[in-house]
Amino acid sequence: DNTTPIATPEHTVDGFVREFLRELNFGQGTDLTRASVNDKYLAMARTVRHFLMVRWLATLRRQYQIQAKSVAYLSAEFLLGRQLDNALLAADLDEVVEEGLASLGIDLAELREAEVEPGLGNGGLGRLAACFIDSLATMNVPCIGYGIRYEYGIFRQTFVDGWQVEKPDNWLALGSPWEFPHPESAVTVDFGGHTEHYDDDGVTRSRWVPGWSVLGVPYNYMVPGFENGRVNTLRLWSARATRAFDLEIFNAGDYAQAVRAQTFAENISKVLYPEDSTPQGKELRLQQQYFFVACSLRDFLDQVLPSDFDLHNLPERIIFQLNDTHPVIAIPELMRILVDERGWEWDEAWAITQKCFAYTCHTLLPEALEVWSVELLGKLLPRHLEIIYRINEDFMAELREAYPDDELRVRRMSIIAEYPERAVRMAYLATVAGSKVNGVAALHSQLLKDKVLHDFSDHFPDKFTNVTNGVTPRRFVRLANPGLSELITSAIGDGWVTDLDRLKELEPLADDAGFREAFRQVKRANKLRLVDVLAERDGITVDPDTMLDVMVKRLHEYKRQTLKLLHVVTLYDQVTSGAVKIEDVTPRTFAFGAKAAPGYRMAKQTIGLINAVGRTINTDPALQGRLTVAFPANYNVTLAEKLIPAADLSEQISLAGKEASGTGNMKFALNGALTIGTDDGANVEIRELVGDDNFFLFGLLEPEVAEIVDHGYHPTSYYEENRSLRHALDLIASGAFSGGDRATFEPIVSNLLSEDRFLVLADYQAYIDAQERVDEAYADTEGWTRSAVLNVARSGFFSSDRSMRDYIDRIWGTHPVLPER
Ligand code: DL6
Repeated sequence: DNTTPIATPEHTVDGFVREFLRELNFGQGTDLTRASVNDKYLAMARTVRHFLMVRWLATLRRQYQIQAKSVAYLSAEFLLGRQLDNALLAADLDEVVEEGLASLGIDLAELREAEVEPGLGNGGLGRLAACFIDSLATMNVPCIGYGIRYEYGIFRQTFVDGWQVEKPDNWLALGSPWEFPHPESAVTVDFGGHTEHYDDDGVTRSRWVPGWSVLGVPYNYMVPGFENGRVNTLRLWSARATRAFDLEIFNAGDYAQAVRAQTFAENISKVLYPEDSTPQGKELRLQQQYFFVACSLRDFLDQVLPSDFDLHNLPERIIFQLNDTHPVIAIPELMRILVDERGWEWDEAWAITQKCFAYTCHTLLPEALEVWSVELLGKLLPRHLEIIYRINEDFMAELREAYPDDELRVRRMSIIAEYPERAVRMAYLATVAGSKVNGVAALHSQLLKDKVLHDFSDHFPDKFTNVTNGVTPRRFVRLANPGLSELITSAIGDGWVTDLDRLKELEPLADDAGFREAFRQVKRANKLRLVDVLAERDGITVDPDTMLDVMVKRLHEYKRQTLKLLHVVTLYDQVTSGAVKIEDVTPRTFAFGAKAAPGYRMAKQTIGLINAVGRTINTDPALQGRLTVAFPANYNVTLAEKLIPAADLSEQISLAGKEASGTGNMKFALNGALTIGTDDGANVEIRELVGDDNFFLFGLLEPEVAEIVDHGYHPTSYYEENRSLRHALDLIASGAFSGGDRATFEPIVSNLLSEDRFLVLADYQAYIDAQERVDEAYADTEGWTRSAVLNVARSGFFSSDRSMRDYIDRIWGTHPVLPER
């Protein structure tokens, strides 16, 4: 077949070694005697790519031939994690590579550590995107992921005196062997300027006269399916200056200005905004959003589709899934292309556009719903603003007809907000234009319908649906937890890796003492592995014989790391005051991992407080090492893969009605941790599935929260009425953790006592009581293990493969395409 001029290297140790040495010599320009660890890592990574290349090219060729309907997953974030192990697994190469390297005296484990993970996301939303593209590749569904190749990903967190200090994440510095740049396929993206309206044979038409442009250079990444011969593509865009741009200035003789122009253009993909949950209305952010969707639409329409494709058939060929509101500007962009560039009638373009987009909402926090001021949008994308106005005009007319006597409602639903400034509500635009709108867990989707987007769900009842999030079992069980994977496979075979429901077959083994013992051994081995990682990485000492109680997630008030901290402080207070004997305390290690948005003051204070409490507790001889706080800096995917499999207890304690879903919660349950959690997000479904007896539920329910808030919440009354809460807060306020300085953590205490927006004090006692139930349950080793096994056995639902099936059935209508035989 001359369209595939290459052959996959021989899938043997010798085959690998030959190819690896060739890469080391010809690719890295070095040899074994002189190669650095980085040389070897890069050569190995490129060698592994060779083993996937034939599959990738075959996937692309087949897709071009049959033009099956595809998913274009538009996401400003893809939090991929390290690539090497995933590629080895997909290509079934791990043993070959390990053996091959060993034959050359190279330790695979050492090369693994040379990989810097691409942190191109903030947290759950970006990681979800990475899980989804993994599942689609594994399920043979045609998909292309589109996003931004940030030169700097999420900052590297360091602690200085316990306070977070951000350092740039220069992930590309030592080479990036997993990407394929294609500068020759760069596309032009315009910004600014003005619009013109002109007469075209009696029809008034519009055009955009842009003020400036940049180039988008695509970088392709392989997204290999698990041992199925398919490799999908992730295409991330990097911004460059256009030649015209700098030539013009260069010819004018201003060299310095030409270089500045380059910097200006490249700034667009320079850095990931480190905010999650509270978008900043920054111009550069809007530039990023438009940049990547404009590149992606151009790419899809002009490069991916055949040149003679009739765009009237677009909905049969593509669905653009909008991962939150970040890519929503793609909607007016497609309208602009169809109406202005292709000369379609408005209604014709609108009918097609509506069928090509679907929108996933990932939040319940009103402040997280993106809006763009009309002023900024008009300056940067004047034609898009006109198009949005027109969409809104038509929508308002439709509403006025539907609700002739309810002008208030019509205004409430306007895509354009009037207060506090004129601004475009991106979630409303996505809801009006999208064919479907989904939330990410059952409760979240219900609350979207009942509250956040209630007017819309009432008006478009068929648009709203739920798809509960999921996580990829390849990365988060098979790779992260090899011990558990082997145990599962020895019990039920290996089919579970692509059919996670099969974990159900483990249920009877929860009652098998031998299996439980083996399960505990796996957990212990995972703890020992973590002990080594934390010692090496952070100089933190952890006792593997303590309960590992873990809270890892972004630092945000609604997630309530302070509630966890109040529990820790309460235990400390009880022991140091003599109220409880240290021998009666369950030995626990409280592990935290959390980054705070650099501008989020209260979150950064909380980080300081966790570290301060940790310092005090970890050095207090009265606690005899029975209580330990471990807060490794720079929590990321790589650390998650070590922490989660070792955990006993998973902390999922957001205020009910605030966490859209959570996905960490799923990873913990699948790895045999028990959850202590509120009735929030996907916790609800986890508890339903694993059973009440195997989940520590506590706290206010969402309707109770709503009622308390409606009637006026008074945190001080909880403080006054609850002695141990008072003691804990007083202890923090007294400066006990800040060298006697009362001012250091005063903002946290006073915020809890005056506002406490997320009802930490209201849930405190319920949480402490639930933690006592945890201690009791943990004391019964066999009972605890039984619950842990049942958590694994009953969590198969949380595979992202299942999420993908739900998207396909409820939203996309795409079909798998099996590889050519
Ligand atoms: O859906 C993925 C993930 C959820 O699991 C989290 O519950 C949710 O907080 C997160 N959402 C965001 C919000 N960003 N915005 N807007 O990151 O999505």
